[in-house]
Amino acid sequence: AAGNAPRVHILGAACALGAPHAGSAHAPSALRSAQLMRSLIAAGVDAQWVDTLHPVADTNDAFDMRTRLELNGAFARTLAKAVAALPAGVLPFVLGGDHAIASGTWRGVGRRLGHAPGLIWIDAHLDSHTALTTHSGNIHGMPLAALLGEGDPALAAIAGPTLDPQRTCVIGARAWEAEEHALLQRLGVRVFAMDEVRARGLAAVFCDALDIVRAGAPGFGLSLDLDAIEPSTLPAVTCPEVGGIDPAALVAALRHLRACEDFVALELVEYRPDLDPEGDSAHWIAAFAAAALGPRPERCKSAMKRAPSLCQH
Ligand code: HAR
Ligand code: MN
Ligand code: MN
Ligand code: MN
Repeated sequence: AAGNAPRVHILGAACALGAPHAGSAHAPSALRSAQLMRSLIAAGVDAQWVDTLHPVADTNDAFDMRTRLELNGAFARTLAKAVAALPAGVLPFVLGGDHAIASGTWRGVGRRLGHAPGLIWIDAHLDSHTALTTHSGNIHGMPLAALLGEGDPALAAIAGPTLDPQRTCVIGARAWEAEEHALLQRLGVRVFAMDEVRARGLAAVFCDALDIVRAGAPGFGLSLDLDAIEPSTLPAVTCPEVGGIDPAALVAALRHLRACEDFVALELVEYRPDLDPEGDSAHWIAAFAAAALGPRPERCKSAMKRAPSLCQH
């Protein structure tokens, strides 16, 4: 691998206890045996699969809200601990699982940094309900609120820093309920909804997002919910929503991360291999990971040290 490529440590999070379907629990094993590893190696990424974590239960069907909160919280605590325990200097790549796992991932990343990471949350949804506002009862509709310190302590009080709303933003949202939108507005989280992405282009929005999450403190990450992508090209997700992000434009945007020395962690969630018999969605997932994690372009490095965001060059 190229000397300037980050060392990537992959953690599988084989948990779908936050979702209405168990399919995403099989994403880590499916992706490990599909194009993902090949594509990372071909891109010159120094990647190592460290472990795959499993929850204590297989599906959430039979559980009431209290039990769901406790089971998802227990998995998130285990994941946070595993992320925090990775060696210094490696870049954690957490592969879900449904998006509820994020309530653990980013606490663990914060423990590594010693403070809250900036966070770009790419998603068709806002994932900012609490147990008191949810319409569906699904925990994967709550992790961003929990990371911001809102909602039931089972999810919101996991060890590690709470996100700073001023250094958090959402890209690609197009399906939400009023209560979760109101929460993000009250906290001051910037939401680049899909209408704005369409009007301005993903590249412009992504550059604004980088400026938000990189301000004030070093270290930011990206949580990529695959349902953000247009489902006619990436259909294998639990909750598809029409009118999403063009996957080729996302690959181009993710390449910006390579020039960011303060990009510290990647998370990818909500893939359902049972809906992907031909591997078309897996192909795009491999492209996203390679784009985000490939070696840094040498010529951009010095420019990055001067500029707060590579989008200004
Ligand atoms: N807002 C809806 C709910 O709370 C949909 C949440 C869907 N979440 C995910 N992850 N698929 O983004 O149920
Ligand atoms: Mn999500
Ligand atoms: Mn989503
Ligand atoms: Mn640029």
